[in-house]
Amino acid sequence: ENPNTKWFKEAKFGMFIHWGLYSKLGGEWNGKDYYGSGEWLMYQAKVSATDYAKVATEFNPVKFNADEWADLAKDAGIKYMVITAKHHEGFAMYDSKVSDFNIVKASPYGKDPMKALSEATRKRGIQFGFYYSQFLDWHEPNGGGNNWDFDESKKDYLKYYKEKSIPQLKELLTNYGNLGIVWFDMPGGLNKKQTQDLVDSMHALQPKSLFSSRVGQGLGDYRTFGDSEVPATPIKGAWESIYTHNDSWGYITHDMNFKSPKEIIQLLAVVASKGGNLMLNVGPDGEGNIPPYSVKYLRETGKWLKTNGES
Ligand code: JFZ
Repeated sequence: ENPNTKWFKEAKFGMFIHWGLYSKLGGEWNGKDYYGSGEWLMYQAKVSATDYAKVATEFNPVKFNADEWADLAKDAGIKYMVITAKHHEGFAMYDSKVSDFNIVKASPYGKDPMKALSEATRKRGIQFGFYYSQFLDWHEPNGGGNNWDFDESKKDYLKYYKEKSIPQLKELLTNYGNLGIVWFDMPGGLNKKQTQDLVDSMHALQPKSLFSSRVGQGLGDYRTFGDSEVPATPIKGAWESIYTHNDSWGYITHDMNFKSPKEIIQLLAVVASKGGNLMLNVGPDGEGNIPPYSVKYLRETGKWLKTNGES
């Protein structure tokens, strides 16, 4: 048993945050509404990388307040937070020297929200971690997934790993203090040996950090169950189930299907009874506001947990 999983196995409740350029688009492109997985809008609408990059020039989340987000997590009884440092769209939500397609260089906001959030959570005793899309990158000619701009057969995935993915991961594992979790997603383009090398080089930077199973090739430190999935029988070892608060990971203006506090508490109970954590996702909008129903229902969940025996 990996001793680094101790805190994780006791955590029970985590907060997932999907936040990127898609949050500003809110599920709409060229006057057409899309539903579900708003962070896949670029793919759904087959937006060219050039057009999509223009969204960054208007991305200005001036309402973002790291202390408010961390206070909400604390009040909700959350023990760890994982936020998208870069999703499949390829936009880095932090200060990256590796690629200019980032919130400091390419958007009027010009600041690094991840720095503030990593500090605000740690100050409150909440474990902090990054989601990073290591293979899919629709902005890059050699990244996985974008076959509407770039010919998949001409791609050099290893070049993309070498020039963007791995250097950016190194930035994230070097510049933001101790990370409880690195949440890799959707593996591809690497064989087992190459994945092992990636894992080893990252663990060298942060030996205690837990890597999600979606790093691929069975080399993660804990298991994440497919979206909205709870194992049927109790499971040993460290694992989590991920759910999103409404029907999308990334913000969608017209998605109001939020789970009530009662539903959240029931989910927490079911997952905990099988020995796992629930990591519940919220999708802040392009201004940096967490949707009001998420704020309200998470606070009510925390209140219930406090009066009903949760530490
Ligand atoms: C991935 C992403 O594509 C998605 O946008 C979101 O970030 C989600 C949390 O993760 O989607 C997946 C990945 C793996 C499974 C399902 C959805 N799976 O293994 O069932």
